[in-house]
Amino acid sequence: MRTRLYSIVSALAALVLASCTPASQQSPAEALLDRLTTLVEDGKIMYGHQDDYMYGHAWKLAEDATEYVLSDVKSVTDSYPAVFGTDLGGIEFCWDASLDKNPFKHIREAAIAHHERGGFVTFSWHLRNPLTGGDTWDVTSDQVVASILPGGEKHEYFMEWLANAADFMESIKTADGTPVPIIWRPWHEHTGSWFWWGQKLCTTEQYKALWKMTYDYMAVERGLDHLVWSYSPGSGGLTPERFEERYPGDDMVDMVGFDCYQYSDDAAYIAEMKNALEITCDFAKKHGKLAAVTETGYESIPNPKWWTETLYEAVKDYPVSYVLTWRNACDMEHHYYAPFPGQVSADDFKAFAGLDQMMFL
Ligand code: BMA
Repeated sequence: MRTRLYSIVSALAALVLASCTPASQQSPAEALLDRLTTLVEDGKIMYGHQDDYMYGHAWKLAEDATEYVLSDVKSVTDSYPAVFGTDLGGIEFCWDASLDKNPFKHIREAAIAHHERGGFVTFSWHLRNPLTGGDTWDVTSDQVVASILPGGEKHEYFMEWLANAADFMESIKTADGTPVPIIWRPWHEHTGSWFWWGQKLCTTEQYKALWKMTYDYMAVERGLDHLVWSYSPGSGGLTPERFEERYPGDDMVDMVGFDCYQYSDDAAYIAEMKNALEITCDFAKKHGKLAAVTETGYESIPNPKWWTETLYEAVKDYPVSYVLTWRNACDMEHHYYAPFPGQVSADDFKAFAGLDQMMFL
C-alpha cells in the first residue's frame, strides 16, 4: 500500500515537473511545438512555400551561393514565407543534390539560415523504391514495404537509407552546435496509391510498422530530438475513419495534417479543404496535436483572387499552424504554386500576406 501511494505521489510530482519544464531543458522539437502552439493560440496561420530559397519560376540559386535571400514570395510580398519546405529525395544514396536538383549543402544551409531568421523548416521525402530500383512513384510491386520491414530481403539495405537520412538531418545545426528543429513528414499521402508505401501497396499493419521502424531508428536509436513527427494523408475521399486507419499512434506523431490540391473549380477545392480541415482539426484536438495543411496549391494560379477568396476562405476558420503551397519549378513552365512579379495573382497574394491572421517573416 505504502509503495503504491509512493508511486502515485512520484507520478504526480513527475507530471507537475513535466508541465513546467524550463525552456532550457526542452528538446529542439519541444521548443518548436511550444512556439507553434502559442502562434495557433494567437490565431495565426503561417504561410509556407516549398523550395522557396532554392529556385523560382525564372531563376535558380547559383551552385556557389552562400546566401539564401532570393525568393519569389519575397519578391512579391517583401516578406519571406514563415515555413520553408523542401524534399530529401536522393539523400538515401547520399547524392550531392536532391531529386528536385537542390544541392544538399544548400538545403542544409538554407534551413539553418531560415531558422536563424525566425522561421520553421519542414522536410518531406520522395525517396526511391528500394525493391525495384525505380522512383518514388514506382507502384509496380506491392511487396516493397514488406521487403524493408524486419525480416524482409531489403531490410538491411533500407536501414542504410534511414541512416543516410538521419545523418543529414543530424548535420543541420547552427554554428554553436544547436540542432535546427525540423518538421519531418515521412510516408506522406499514404491514403492514395501513387507512392510505393500507399494504401493499396501495403496493409495497415505494414504501414504502421514502417512508421514505427523509422521512428524507432531516428528518434530512439539515434536520439534525434530535433524532429517533429508529422503525419499527413491525402485529402481525397478523406473520412475520420480513413484518417485514423493508419495513424501510427500518439507517441510517434507530433503534428497531423493533409495534402490537398485544386484541380477544378474553387468551390470543389474549398469543399475538399473544409472536409479535410474539419477531420484533421477534430482529430488534432482529441489527440492533443497541432494541425497543418502540409501541402496545397493550384498549379499556375489562374484565378487572380485565389489567395484571399479561395485559399483564405477555406482555412480562415480553422486552428491550423501552417499552410504550405508547393514549389515554383524553374524548369517547368506551368509548375508553380506561388506568384512571382507580374503573375496574375501577385496583387492578391500581397493582400493575403497583409492579412492579420497570416504570418510571413
Ligand atoms: C511533385 C512534383 C515533382 C517533384 C515532387 C517532389 O509534386 O513537384 O516535380 O519532383 O513533387 O518534390
